[in-house]
Parts: sequence; structure tokens; C-alpha cells
Amino acid sequence: MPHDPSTPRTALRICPLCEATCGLSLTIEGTRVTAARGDRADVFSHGFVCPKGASFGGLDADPDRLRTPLVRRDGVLTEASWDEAFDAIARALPALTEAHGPQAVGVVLGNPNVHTMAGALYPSALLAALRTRALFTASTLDQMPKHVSCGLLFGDPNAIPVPDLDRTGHLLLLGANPLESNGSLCTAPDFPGRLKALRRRGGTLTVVDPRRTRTARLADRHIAIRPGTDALLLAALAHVLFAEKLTATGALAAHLDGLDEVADAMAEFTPEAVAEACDVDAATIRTLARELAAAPTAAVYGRIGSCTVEHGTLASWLIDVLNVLTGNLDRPGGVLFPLSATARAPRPAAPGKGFALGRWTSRVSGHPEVKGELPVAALAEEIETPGTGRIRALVVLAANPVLSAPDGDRLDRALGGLDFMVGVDPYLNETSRHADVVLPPPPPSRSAHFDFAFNALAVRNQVRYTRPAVPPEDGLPDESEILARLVLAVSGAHGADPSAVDALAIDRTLTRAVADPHSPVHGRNPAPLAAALTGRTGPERRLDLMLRLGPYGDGFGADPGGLTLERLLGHPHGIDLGPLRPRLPEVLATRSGRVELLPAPIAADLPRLRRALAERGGAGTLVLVGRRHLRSNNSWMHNIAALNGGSNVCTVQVHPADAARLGLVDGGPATVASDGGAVTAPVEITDEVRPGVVSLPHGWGHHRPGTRLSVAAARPGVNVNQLLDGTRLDPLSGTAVLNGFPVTVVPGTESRAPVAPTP
Ligand SMILES: Nc1nc2c(c(=O)[nH]1)N[C@H]1C(S)=C(S)[C@@H](COP(=O)(O)OP(=O)(O)OC[C@H]3O[C@@H](n4cnc5c(=O)[nH]c(N)nc54)[C@H](O)[C@@H]3O)O[C@H]1N2
Ligand SMILES: Nc1nc2c(c(=O)[nH]1)N[C@H]1C(S)=C(S)[C@@H](COP(=O)(O)OP(=O)(O)OC[C@H]3O[C@@H](n4cnc5c(=O)[nH]c(N)nc54)[C@H](O)[C@@H]3O)O[C@H]1N2
Ligand code: SF4
Ligand SMILES: [Mo]
Repeated sequence: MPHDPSTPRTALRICPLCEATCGLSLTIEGTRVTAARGDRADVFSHGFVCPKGASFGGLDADPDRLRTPLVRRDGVLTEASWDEAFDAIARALPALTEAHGPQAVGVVLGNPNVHTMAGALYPSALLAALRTRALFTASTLDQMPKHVSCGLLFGDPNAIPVPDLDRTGHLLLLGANPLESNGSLCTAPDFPGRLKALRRRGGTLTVVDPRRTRTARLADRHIAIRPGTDALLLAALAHVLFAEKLTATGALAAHLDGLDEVADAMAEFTPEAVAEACDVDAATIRTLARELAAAPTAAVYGRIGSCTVEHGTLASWLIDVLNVLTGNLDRPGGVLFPLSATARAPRPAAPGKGFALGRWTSRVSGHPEVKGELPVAALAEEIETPGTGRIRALVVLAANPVLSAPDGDRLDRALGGLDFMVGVDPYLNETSRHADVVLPPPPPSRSAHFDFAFNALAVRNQVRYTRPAVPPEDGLPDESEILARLVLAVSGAHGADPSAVDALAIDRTLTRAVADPHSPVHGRNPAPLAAALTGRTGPERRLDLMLRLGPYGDGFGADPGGLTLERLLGHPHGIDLGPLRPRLPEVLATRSGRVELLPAPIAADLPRLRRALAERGGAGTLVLVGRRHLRSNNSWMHNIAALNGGSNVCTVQVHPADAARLGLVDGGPATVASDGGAVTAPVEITDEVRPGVVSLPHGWGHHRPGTRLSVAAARPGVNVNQLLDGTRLDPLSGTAVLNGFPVTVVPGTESRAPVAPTP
């Protein structure tokens, strides 16, 4: 029976707003989403929803969202047709590459790319078409240290073990606040509920955080560490395990290289040696180590506060070293490697190519590349500094580095000086306002969703796919089509059918698969396999291909009961693929074929950590840490009225003792200054931050002209990243130090004149 469009209907949609990937049940009236609830039948999220997910309708229908492309004409961004927009790109970018070489065109990939199918499927084709190495992503503001440590330990930067939240007996959590963030590098819908369940089954939760967060309040023990010193604390924990003969690598022993070398490397880091720097007493450190060793199963897990710090890679490495030393790597209840439905199917263990860092360096400051990327903190200098290889044009996909990266004022000016910029973004914001062409994706209700990235980081193996909840609007391309057309526009095939990009990707994958002796389609003819793919769109056919070749796939008939897109579509609430299982040694891709516990780049960075033993936050010094609010999402959700306000405010949190010493009053203005500049924000006096630490959230600073963010601009807040000048980096990963850097705080408004905003 045809559906009467005026009666409400429901449609399922996986939430793209954080890493928890909750299944939502949307109420739709006409084409409008009027309610969003947790989908109780979802095999993974079981009905959980947070305030952001519940605001899906408001976000989807935000009147400030762009509906048509914008093209700059006589300096002014003007509404244009899709053809005009792609014509402008095809005229500008290939000519710049031709004239100045491929490095003249840079690419910036922001966080939402890991939350869209388009962001998973097209950036590699775009980079190949542009032939550029000038790639900058949000990873160097976030988890790159983890990629580096896992790359070195396991040979594959994407082999990231996740805590087995539902079965662990002991969770040592550092620098993460899942009660507000809902978790990261650990996809777990209802993370808060899972932590409460851990406590209920008699497990223990220890939280290491300079702030007494909501997560810390849930814990058995909260360690209010001095920011930036987690690597020292972790090294001391490893020291105690060795010194007290508490290491028990168990079944892992056969797969380890370098255990004795790690023991030697930890020798100096006694609890007494680190205690003052960390401001955690030695006895507590010993207790933490003994508890970790004694727990029947345990997982050590760190996030933003252990990554975006001075020793981010060392801390990330030590976290997994501790998981190894206690025998918890790759065992149920410890930390395990997920096996997602679109991963490469398992194959016999064999030595791999290993993980190389610094295969090339950045032009201006000589930063080593990591995973093919350069630090986003170095983007402005790569645009501004004259010389061969200068970046003259940018393609910015779903990124707002003017707010999310260090020294937004400088980047803002640099973007204003580009010859050409393309932004793919639903908003005209602090970054996209500099674009010559803005290409807006449709609202999320009109996009299909599959979590290519987060299924590989999930605490349970499962697979879910949702088609657009509201039919795509006639003539409005979805983001996959936008990116496919962009690829064509820069590769000299402007105007070709966008499905050609998908066809080429399918052809490449199949050609490789039929030549691979471990593939279920080895030796078969690719053409009929391609023809057998189902799916209404290019992205759906690519998904079908990945599912069928994946670890649970039908292998195009090799396992007739296996997974296909068609089978997945028959399970609208998803398919549970079971708990995580041990996967060693198959996941290892190091040259030795083992877990390489003390890789050379790590060993070479340890002297820097030894020097940090001598560093003490003297009396009166202040360092800044960030924070996230439940109703926020980095730089772009302050425009949703239902989420803006309440506790989601841009205040500088100060401990009462520091406030008294500095003469700060609650609610009054304070000016915070550091390397990159100064910002003024209202003071919030609270003992949730430890003495010597102040906190500002990120993603604020919506005061710049030329944006279309009416709600956000009315309560702009200040940009914490203006305090940074982009020179503080974790050297191994190129990740910006966003936490634990020194600041001064004085009462009153900014003394220095703010940098004039460019139009
Ligand atoms: N001081 C400080 N700075 C930080 C952090 C911190 O903790 N402290 N956190 C860092 C972290 S972890 C991250 S990941 C980065 C994030 O920083 P960015 O990667 O810049 O990401 P967002 O701020 O989320 O904004 C991304 C842009 O994507 C747009 N967008 C939203 N949805 C879509 C979509 O579906 N398609 C497209 N094409 N665009 C979309 C938004 O309008 C916005 O312009 O910020 C980092 N910056
Ligand atoms: N509501 C909401 N949810 C989000 C986001 C959001 O912006 N808002 N962003 C999403 C993104 S992109 C990401 S990457 C994740 C991040 O997920 P999380 O890492 O869980 O998020 P944060 O709230 O930044 O937690 C970092 C914690 O580290 C603490 N910290 C700071 N410095 C140090 C230190 O030196 N040592 C220790 N031990 N702790 C320190 C901070 O006080 C803070 O509580 O969240 C995601 N989810
Ligand atoms: S927790 Fe994350 S995925 Fe779940 S509803 Fe909230 S924003 Fe969406
Ligand atoms: Mo992030």
C-alpha cells in the first residue's frame, strides 16, 4: 500500500554524531524528522541515545545549513548550480597542479569523514587524482600517537586493540571522559552503562584525569595527575611490574620481542622518581601497579588526555606495553583487536612490511610524515612560506581547522591568501568562508550510513547498515556523489558519470583479490564478480563487495551462508557477530612477525621522557587542559539551539585556591595567555579541576564575520586553540599538544589587542 506522506512514519538511522554509533529510530513527517529515539532492537546499542542523538531532527533541519553550492564571484560567495560549482573546480585545480606541481594543492580531512560513507570511500581516490602528499587531517589533533605506537608495536597503525569493556575485571582509564564524550577508539554505545555494569559485577575502575570528571566520579579511584605526565606514571607502573616480578605475559610470550630491553628502559622510572613530576605519591603508584597485576583481567585505555600531550606517543605505547606485561593483550577481558565485517579476511600469520615513519618531511619545518600525513599544526606555514612546493590551493573535506587546530588567526589569514579553496561542508563557518567553492552535503537523514571506521574499534563485532531515512531530494547529490564528482573534476574526467569512480574502485579491488591466493575469489574472473554485486548506488555496490570479501562474507559463493549486502538489508537492526576474540599472531605485520616491544623510534624518544623527570610544575605555574561537554561536538554543533546552553558553556574553570591567589571572581572575566595569543572568558570557580590546572573547552570562537551560524554566533565563546602557535608537537606523531601547556591567567579582559579578523 502506498504510504500517505502526511502520517508519521519511522525509519532507522545509525547516529553519525559520535563514535558510539547508536541506532536511532526517527519519526518522519513528510520529509521532516520530528523525533529521534534510541532503537531498542538495535543489536549493539539496544535503545541507548544521548542528547545529541535526540537532537537529530534539529540538526537535520537547521535553517543555516547550506542547500546549494556557493561559488565566489567578484569576491562574494554566491549561490550557484552544481554544474557551475564543479566547472569552477575543474577550471582552477588542474591548472594549479599543472603550473606549480601536485604539492601546490593540499587536502584537509576533518573528523566527520570517519562518520560518513563518503568520507571512507573517496578521499583516497581524491589524493591519487591530485597526486599530492600535502595531506593534513584531524588525526594530528587527536589519535595519531595511537596509530604510531600500534604501527610500531604491531606493524599496522590501524591495528588498535580496544578494551573488552563488557568482560574486563579492571579498567585503568587515562585522559578520557566517556560520560561526556561517549567514548573514542572504543566504540561502545552506552559507555556509561557499561562502566556501571563493570562496577556492578565487582570490577574496578580507576580514572586518571586532572579534572574530577563525571567519569572520575563513577570510579573506585581517581588520580588527579599533573597534566602531561601520564607517560611518566605509566613508565613507573611498568617499572614496578618488572621490579616486583609481577609481569605475566602468559600465552603472549611466544609472540614478543624486546621484553628484556623494555625492562632495562624502565629502570630509571621508579615511583619515587616520577612522583613529584606527576604529583602522585609513590605508594599510590605501587598500589596501582599491584592492582593491575592482580586483577583476573584488566585493560589499560587512554584517550585525548594521553594523546594530545607532549609525550603522546610514549604514553600510547606504554598503555599497550602494560597490557602486554600483564598478559591482557589479546585476551578476553583485556584488550582485543576487533574484526569488522569489511576488514580483510584473516590469513595465516606471516611477517609483514612493518611501519615506517618519516618517509618524507614537511617543506618548512621538516616534520616527518606519519601515515602519509603532515601535522595540521604546520598547515599555515606551508601555505604562507614562499618557495617551491608552497601550498596554493586546498580541498577541505569536513574540517574546521580555523577552530580545531593551533593558531586559528594565523590559519585564517593563510586561508585568505590561497589561490583557490574548495570546501565540502554543510555550513558556511570559520573555515569554509574562505572557500571559492562550497559544496554542501544533504542533511544526515538523506544519507545512507555504514561505519567503516568504528566497526573496527567496537567492543563487539557487529554490522549494521541504514539506507537514507528520507529519500534524496531530486537534483541534490548525496555526499558520495559530490566527492565522486570532485575526483572527476580534478582528474581531467570532469563531467563523466560519477559511478565511474565506484566502478574503478570495484575493478581495482577485484583485480587484486583474484590474484591473492588467500582470497576466496582467487583465480576467478573479476568481470562476472563485479556484475554480481547488488546495491542501488555505487557506494552500496562497494559495500557489498567489501562485505562479501570480508571475514564474514559469502566469498561470492565460497560460503553460501555468508554475509552480503542483501543479507544485511534483511536485518535492519543489524547483525551481532559476537564478542571480540583473540587474533594474534594473525594481526601482526611487523618485520619480525612478533610484537616489537621496544621499537627504535620509541627508544630514541625515551631520553626526552627521562629529562621530563626533572621538570616540576613550580608553585604558581598553571597549565591548561581541555574538556568536552555532552551537548557539544567539536567545532560544529553550537548552532543547534537545543544543544547550546545549559552546562555547555565556554568558561575557564579554575580551582578555588588558584582563583583566590590570582584574584579571579566567579563569573568575572579572566584573560588566559600562552605562546599563540590570549583569550578572555568568564571564570568558573570549581574544585573539579586540580590546583595548578585551568580548563577551557574547544570548538568555540564563533565571532568571525562572513559565517552563517546564527545560533552559534550569538554565543560565540572563545577559541582555546588561539593560545597555541603550532610549535608544540609530540615529535613522533606530529600531534599538537592541546593539553598540559603552560598559561598565565589574569583577571579582566584581554590586554593585547585581538588579531583583526579577515573578511
Ligand atoms: N584544544 C583542543 N582542540 C581540539 C581538540 C581538543 O580536545 N582540544 N580535539 C581535537 C579533535 S579530537 C578533533 S577530532 C578535531 C576535530 O576538528 P575538525 O576535524 O575540524 O572537525 P569538526 O570541528 O568536527 O568540524 C568539522 C567540519 O565538518 C562539517 N561537517 C559536519 N558534518 C558533516 C558531513 O556530514 N559532511 C561534511 N562534508 N562536513 C560535515 C562541520 O560543519 C565542520 O565544518 O578537533 C581537535 N581540536
Ligand atoms: N559530547 C562530545 N562528545 C564527543 C566529542 C565532543 O566534542 N563532544 N568529540 C568526539 C571526538 S572527535 C573525540 S576524539 C572523543 C574524545 O573522547 P575523550 O578523550 O573521552 O574526550 P575528552 O572529554 O576530551 O576527555 C579527555 C580527558 O582528558 C583529560 N586530560 C587532559 N589532559 C590530561 C593529561 O595530561 N592526563 C590525563 N590523564 N588526562 C588529561 C581532560 O581533563 C578530559 O577529561 O570524543 C568524541 N565525542
Ligand atoms: S552517544 Fe553518540 S552515537 Fe549515540 S546518540 Fe549520542 S551522539 Fe549519537
Ligand atoms: Mo577526535
